[in-house]
Amino acid sequence: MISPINEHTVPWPADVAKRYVADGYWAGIAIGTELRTVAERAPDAPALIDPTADFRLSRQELADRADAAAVRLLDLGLTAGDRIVVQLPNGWEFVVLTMACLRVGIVPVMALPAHRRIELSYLVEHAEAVAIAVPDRLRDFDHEALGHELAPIAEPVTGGKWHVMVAGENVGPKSVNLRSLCAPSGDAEADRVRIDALEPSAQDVAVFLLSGGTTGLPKLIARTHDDYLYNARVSAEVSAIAADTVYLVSLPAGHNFPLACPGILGTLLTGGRVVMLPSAGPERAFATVAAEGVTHTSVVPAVAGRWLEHASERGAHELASLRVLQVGGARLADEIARRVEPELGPRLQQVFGMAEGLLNYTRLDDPIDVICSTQGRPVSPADEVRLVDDEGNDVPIGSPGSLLTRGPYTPRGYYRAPEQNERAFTADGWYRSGDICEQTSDGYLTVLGRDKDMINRGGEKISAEEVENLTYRLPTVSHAAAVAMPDAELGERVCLYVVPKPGAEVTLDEIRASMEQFGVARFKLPERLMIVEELAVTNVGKVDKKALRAHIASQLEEERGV
Ligand code: OOB
Repeated sequence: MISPINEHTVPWPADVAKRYVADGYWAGIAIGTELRTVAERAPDAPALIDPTADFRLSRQELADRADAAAVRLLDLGLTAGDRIVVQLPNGWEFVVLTMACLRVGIVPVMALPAHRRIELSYLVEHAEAVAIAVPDRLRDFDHEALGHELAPIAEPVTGGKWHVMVAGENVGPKSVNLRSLCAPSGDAEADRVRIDALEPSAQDVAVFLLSGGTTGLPKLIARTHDDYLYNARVSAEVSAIAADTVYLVSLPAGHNFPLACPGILGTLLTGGRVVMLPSAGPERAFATVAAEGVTHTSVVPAVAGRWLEHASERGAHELASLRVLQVGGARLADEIARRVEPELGPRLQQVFGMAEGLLNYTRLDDPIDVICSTQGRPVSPADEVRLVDDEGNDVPIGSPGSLLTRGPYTPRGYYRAPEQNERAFTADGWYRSGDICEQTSDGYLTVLGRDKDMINRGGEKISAEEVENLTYRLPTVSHAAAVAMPDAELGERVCLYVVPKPGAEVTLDEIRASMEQFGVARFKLPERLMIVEELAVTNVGKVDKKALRAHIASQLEEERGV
């Protein structure tokens, strides 16, 4: 049977938890309850806009739909602690379903629309999910069909429970129609009373986020109501979210950044309104900013670059209402940072965050040099940050070190991953982020690089190990190593080094086609193949990734004629 979540989470030590409560970081309230309370304060205020579906909800309508959806989830047989893999594009259904879950302690597992069979089957199995929420089709991919193909993976672990919830026009008879599930019921008051009685405990898991990928398979990060409510609220404060905020979501909503930094939750909890767009293309995004009077939004550096390019051709007049442009998820080059305010108009806020917790923000009133050349400082006075050398000793101010952190919204371990936790956390609970940073005497961090085996492709994190494991499934491959190659547009892309089996031929097209066939998110597919006779190794016999990165970087420079 499905194991209770709490068996596999790593709680904060009791004395630390007590301190977070005493110091007011943890409010002891479930996020869903808070969202309901905010709705009561100004029921008619606009809360949610989905321009693609031409759909708008007031705070009251949103809260009532969330309660109606929660009732229907319960009637389907789901209960508090059950997990739903949420793989929805940015649309109103994502928000209603997430709120419904937060009201009753059903836990959404935040997958990405790009995920395919490999990622989803792992998530379903590892989280012991009883349901998946998907679009019918997206970019020619039949998500509903894949949802049903996952039944044989789910059912043995869930005792036969498996629901495929589909948001779309033509929902098949075996699926649950998600739009009907999220429709208003005839009796909002009765729903509310029933749901109010089921308020989860603030120490319960609110959502599962996916880790940025350093191991063969993604890890799940259990964020509690206490920790995630604080995460969203303190972020809202530092980004000046208010009741007149109009926040545009164009990054995949399941990412921590657009979800709660301050994102959807920070905005709704402050009484602002959220606009959901399925992608960040400048044409549509600019028009939406103008049409809806968007004041805040968050993007990755690659998108900021595209927006700057668009503005240089077509002007930035459509962005007149935009006050804050948050940029994070990957390193923003100082030169690009400096162009944001003069060319786009809004104040730039750099965000250096992680699904594991710690969030650093530049402050809106920081000097422009700090805003453009640092990735901010920790958002909470209770955040603990250390930069250490290879031996684990603290480095002096201004010297590079590997970032370790603890704090009131940084959990002490991954879900159900004792082995990974040994490596990713120190014995006294510090999370090793794997980022090499430098810190100023007033606490501002600059990200210099990383000592984790990950490729950051325009903000999407790709585990080198995962790409390598997929490569080894090909019968023609003897050895493989995936590394980041520099890229002007996305920052980094995946470059794959391969030693073929004797006499075998390996091509990039073939590798990509095989990986797509295995069923993996497209953004993980290698974009460059280097065939070599052997892989460079370090003196301890490990593949020398540093040498490979340097090799491909110089190769690219040569090709560009630099
Ligand atoms: C965000 O979260 P994740 O979990 O997808 O990725 C975390 C990693 C960090 O450890 C770091 O390596 C990188 O992404 N990163 C940055 C960065 N922001 C994230 N590297 C350089 N500069 C930045 N500004 O990416 C995330 C979560 C919440 C808010 C914002 C980003």
